[in-house]
Amino acid sequence: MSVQAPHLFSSDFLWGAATAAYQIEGAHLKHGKTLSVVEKNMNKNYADPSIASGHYQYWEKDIALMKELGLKAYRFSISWPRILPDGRGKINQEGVDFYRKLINKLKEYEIEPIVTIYHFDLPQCLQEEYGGWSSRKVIDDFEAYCQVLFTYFDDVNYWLTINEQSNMFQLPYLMEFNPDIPLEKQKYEMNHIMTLAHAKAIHLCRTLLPNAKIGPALGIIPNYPASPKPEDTLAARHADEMRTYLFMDLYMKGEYRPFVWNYLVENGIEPTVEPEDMTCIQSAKPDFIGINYYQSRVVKFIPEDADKKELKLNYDGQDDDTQYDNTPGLFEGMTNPFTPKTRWDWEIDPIGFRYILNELYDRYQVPLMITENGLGTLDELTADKQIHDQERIDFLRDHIWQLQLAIKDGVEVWGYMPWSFIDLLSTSSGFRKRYGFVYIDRDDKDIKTLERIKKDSFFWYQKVIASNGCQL
Ligand code: BGP
Repeated sequence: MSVQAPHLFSSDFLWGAATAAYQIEGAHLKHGKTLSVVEKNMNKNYADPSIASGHYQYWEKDIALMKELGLKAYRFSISWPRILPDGRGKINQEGVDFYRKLINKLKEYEIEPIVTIYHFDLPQCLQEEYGGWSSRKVIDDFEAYCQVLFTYFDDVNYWLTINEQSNMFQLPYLMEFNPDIPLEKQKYEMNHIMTLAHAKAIHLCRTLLPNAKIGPALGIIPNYPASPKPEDTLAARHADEMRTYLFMDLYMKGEYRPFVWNYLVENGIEPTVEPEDMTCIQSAKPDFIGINYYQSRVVKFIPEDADKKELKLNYDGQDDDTQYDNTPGLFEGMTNPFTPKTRWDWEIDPIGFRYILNELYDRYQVPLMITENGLGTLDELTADKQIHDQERIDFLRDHIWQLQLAIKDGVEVWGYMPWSFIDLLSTSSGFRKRYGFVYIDRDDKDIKTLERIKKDSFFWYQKVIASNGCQL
């Protein structure tokens, strides 16, 4: 059954889908590519990135499926160690050629490439050489990497600088930390350095590609108070400050929020800010903000002397393994009794989507692009090779419905890139947890055929795009 929606999406609305290099490509140590930090740290119980979805091999098939789906845009990331195997210096021509072919084919099919420059995959050699994001040396290397991309792929109109800077510091497999330095201190140093790298990318883009649009992609989770208790209401505000507005204000205003800065100073974990840093960040205003939205969160106040819990690497979201973000003295996440959950216990909250889009647009008055949104679940291949993923269709329909309401509320949204185009290696949970419109015939232990099989959601989304969001 489909639902008729009012006509609210503009005729040039970018209906798309998203992926990231290390999650789909495979060939992770082949064709000149070297290892990245995220690949090294992936949970060893799951599929490794050597094959992933086999996209390096089957990219042409995949783009043909994108055309069949009717995509107007495709968000993918370029792998830094595929372009620069030593992190800097010598360019791997085979890597450049791979992305060149990809972009050419997308353009031939009139699919707008939306390119993420950095999606968790720092070259491992830079981690070993100087500690990766903990050293300011990475800023120059990142800028040099951007220069290569902006030179070879100067026909790309949309760039995303860094994916989910906000989440990177919470998840131990996305970054490596030095055990000899207090963890919290390191996190905020790295965040500052990463913000500078993001700003340098924007400056360089303005010089080399003045007509291109560029912005970050941020993982956003709106926080609701657990009760009407004033303490909980403040806790929700503090969670938003620490997990969302810290990053948004840095990107959009080039400032540290006073609440966050004072908290960092009081706890002796503020980053080193050099004289020109804030000018560099302030003058790098993004053209748009990419929003990755999967869920909302409920938080309650927890006192200063409560235990600090770090998120674990082996998290697979099963039953009693559910983890909640916690910062003693400020807030702790908890379950929401009013929202359904995914198989991995993520809150399903389409209204939260409308809420946060309004909130962000009100505060920053900048166009938004939905760079991720989707349902990770178990999909079952039937004997006659079908995947009836009605749950995913419901999830996406409800979110697109709220998206159009946000547009009606006055929010400017350029596009919608559900996660993910094809099944891929889930960052936290391997191949069991699937997100795609297209099923990939493999599991964590067995590579199988890597056949691409269209799910029910593929045919549903095809109609959504063809009707420009009217037929949901
Ligand atoms: C985002 C990442 C993606 C993707 C997605 C789903 O944080 O940008 O790379 O992995 O989340 O997360 P997961 O795979 O852990 O379910």
